Order: sequence, then C-alpha cells, then structure tokens
Amino acid sequence: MNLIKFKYVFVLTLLFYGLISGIHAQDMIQKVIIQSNDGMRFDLDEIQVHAGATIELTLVHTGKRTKEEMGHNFVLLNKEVEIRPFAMSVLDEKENGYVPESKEDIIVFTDVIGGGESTTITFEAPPKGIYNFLCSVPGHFGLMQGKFIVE
Ligand SMILES: [Cu+2]
Repeated sequence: MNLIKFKYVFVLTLLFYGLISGIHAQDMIQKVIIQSNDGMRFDLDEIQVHAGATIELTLVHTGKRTKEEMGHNFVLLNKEVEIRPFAMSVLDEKENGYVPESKEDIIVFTDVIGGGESTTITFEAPPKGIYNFLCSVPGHFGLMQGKFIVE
C-alpha cells in the first residue's frame, strides 16, 4: 500500500514540475504575424502575448504597392504614449523610418516595407499591461493602430 502511495505522490510531483517548467513564460517564444495591405490596414487590432515571453513578430505586406506609395511599419509604443501625438511628431522622420531619434517613447519598431515584403523583429515582452501600436508612416495611424496586450 505504502509503495503505491509513494508512486502516486512521485508521479504527481513529476506532473506538477513538468507543468510549471514546461509552460514557464520565460522559456517561451511566441510568434506573432501581423499583415498589412494596399488598403492601409493591419489584419489585427489586438495582439495578446504572455508576460516574460520572447516575441518573434513578423510584419507582412500582402499588397503590391511600393514602399514609397504604401509602405508600412509596426511601432510599439511605451505605456502611456498616445498614438496621435506620437504619429504627429515623426512626420518628418522619413530617413529614420518614421521613428524618432530618441527611442524613449518606443519599445520596438520594424523597418518600413513595401508590397510583397516582410520583416521580423525579436524582443522580450514588456511588463503586463496594455500598449499602443501603430504604423507611423504619415497619414496611416488613423486606420493602422491597435492594442498590444501583455498578460
Ligand atoms: Cu502604414
């Protein structure tokens, strides 16, 4: 009887250890694919990730128009940074890919891409919370923005 009980506890311990180590967020790579198009849209207005995870985010441009005509990027803003004033502040930053030289408002960003292209960035998920993301190419933020939710 005692041996059976011991085995039972042993198996439970293994299961529990497997659970906590197996799904520990820090070991996790979470892939996110966000598409953009010639209609000036992202296909996602909400992205949910796990706190502590490594995020591998790919921005895809499914359109045909060039980077000059309809280029897009993905910019993830720090907490409390509002989309509109940020977008207005980078209108003249074409050479920098429409991100400011000072990166204090930004967590990560991608290059601007044109139709048929894609680009991938890898970063650690920021602390739990809700963050804004947008395409910062001038005139796009009204249609191309969303919430990046870390939980
Ligand atoms: Cu855009």
